[in-house]
Amino acid sequence: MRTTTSKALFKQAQGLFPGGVNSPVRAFRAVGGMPLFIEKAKGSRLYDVDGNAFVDYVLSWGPMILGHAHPAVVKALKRAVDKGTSYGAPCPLEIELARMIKDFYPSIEKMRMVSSGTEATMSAIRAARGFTGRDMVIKFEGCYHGHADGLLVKAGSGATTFGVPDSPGVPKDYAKLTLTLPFNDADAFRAAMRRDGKRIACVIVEPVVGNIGCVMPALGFLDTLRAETSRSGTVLIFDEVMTGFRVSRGGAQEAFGITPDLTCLGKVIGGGLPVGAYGGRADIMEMIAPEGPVYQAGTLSGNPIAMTAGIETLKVLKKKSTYPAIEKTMQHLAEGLKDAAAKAGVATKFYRAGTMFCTYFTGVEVTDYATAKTADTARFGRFFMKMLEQGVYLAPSQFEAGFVSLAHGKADIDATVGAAYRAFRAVR
Ligand code: KE4
Repeated sequence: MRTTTSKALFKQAQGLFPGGVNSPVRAFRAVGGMPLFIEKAKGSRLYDVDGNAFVDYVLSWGPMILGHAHPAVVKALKRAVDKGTSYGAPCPLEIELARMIKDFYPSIEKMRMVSSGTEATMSAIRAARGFTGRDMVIKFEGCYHGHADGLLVKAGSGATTFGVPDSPGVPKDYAKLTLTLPFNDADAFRAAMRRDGKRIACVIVEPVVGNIGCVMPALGFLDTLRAETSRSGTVLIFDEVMTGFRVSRGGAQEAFGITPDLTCLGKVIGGGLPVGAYGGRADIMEMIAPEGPVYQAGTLSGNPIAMTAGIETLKVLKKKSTYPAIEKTMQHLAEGLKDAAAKAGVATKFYRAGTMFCTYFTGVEVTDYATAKTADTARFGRFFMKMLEQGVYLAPSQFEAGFVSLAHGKADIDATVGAAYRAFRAVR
């Protein structure tokens, strides 16, 4: 595989950006490689600056559910650009997208558009704190909710220790307000809530944990979150930035039949442009300025270009034929990857939730952060490189979900499964 141009560009980028990238996961460090610079993307394919083509299962970390440069999205964007790119004033497109989101997510009575998933989660937490008048937050080990200060926290040694920051730059006193618990441990959660519930403003969770691969909630775990938070007047926040429109059309909340108080969305609702949203119960959202006292704002929030990409994407997702088609592709890939690993004699665990998936290089069932960590990351790194060399672009980390899109066809999947068999054999 030729990488001369990518290498030269990466050298320049390293002088300009920390680590040569504008978001750490892009740097390929977890797989011991160097990022490829992308020239263009179309359908299921990425094309790099050295002329290599890849079947893409990263899909910009989830948003490109229709595939890259979907004709309807591109056409609408071209038209929208002619009308100006940002007004800093309300526009009708915000209403259109918000109505569509409400149709998919009936738990969202009122919402606020923002420009990223990080903004959505940090703003939802502020709303919850303002609403309850409490400061503490519960999150779960391995869940990522963007890079806001109080969320860059993992558990200490004990299951219920108060948080220590994961990153320098996050004040210890601030991190102390975040209590971290193991995902899927209903007993630990119940105990924490019975002890501290009245001090907890909100519980935030990735209902299927995509930021340690693809970890399913155990039967009843999400119900326990709902029951205990209701009991103590704590706001339950589903971070569906990744799971939204992925686990099902209506996200994990539809798939598992749980109604959260607030929901955070991002990725798919922007169709590849910078959009996030948070929303839910009207009484909580009415705390947000200018209706209420909790301040949250954004220069580019709800801008017409981003709204257009979101609207066109959701229009396609609304069609009856769309989800069955993506699901079928996903199933075909899931069966193929599982078979390929088994035939090659490599112990793996495969999980899928709707159109997100992960193959773990472990023989242990993955149910939380600790079991995810049993995966052999060095072996994953070698597998990743073998796939890349064969034209398959996976997320450059064992602990990221993969995604399929409407644009992935049978030929893509067959080629991917063939490549996976050879890659599994090579890393046996
Ligand atoms: P952004 O601020 O990156 O738009 O969204 C933050 C976020 C919030 N919640 C969940 C569940 C998320 O998965 C994310 C972002 N996901 C990562 C990848 N796992 C984005 C990729 C990146 O950081 O570059």
